[in-house]
Amino acid sequence: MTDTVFILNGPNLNLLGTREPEIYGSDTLADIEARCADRAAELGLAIDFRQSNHEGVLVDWLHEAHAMGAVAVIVNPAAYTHTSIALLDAAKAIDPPVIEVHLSDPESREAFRHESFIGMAAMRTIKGHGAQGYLMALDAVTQINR
Ligand code: CA2
Repeated sequence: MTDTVFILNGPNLNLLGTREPEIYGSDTLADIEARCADRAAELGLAIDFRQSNHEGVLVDWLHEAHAMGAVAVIVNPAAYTHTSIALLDAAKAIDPPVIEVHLSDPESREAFRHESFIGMAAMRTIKGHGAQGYLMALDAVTQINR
């Protein structure tokens, strides 16, 4: 069966492409999903691409990725990056490696964006490459020994 990568997106990313293009680019989340689907097909991977504005739903999806035997989770937790110990604990509790992605580089922005909790459990963090960062994360999945 084709290896599946969960790609999870946090709060407000459903509105991507509507404002602040100088920070986040002009792609919508649907555009990013389509680009991920194309790259995954090239790499022989399947993707399960989701977005939620709710912390607990994202925790549940990390658990689901584990239960479903996903080969990896790519996650942009958006603002929960900087607040959520629940997402950190979930990332530590599951087998699939977690790759953290950010469109912008939070460390070059306001001080409150400098800390990433989930980053403490991520095997890799890709930031500041816009939508391309999601494709870089998919490429990184193929480097994982499994
Ligand atoms: O750079 C990233 O990918 C972030 O995860 C995006 C989050 C921000 O809180 C993180 O510090 C860095 C914000 C997502 C907001 O999404 C948008 C909604 C509407 C228009 C533009 C972006």
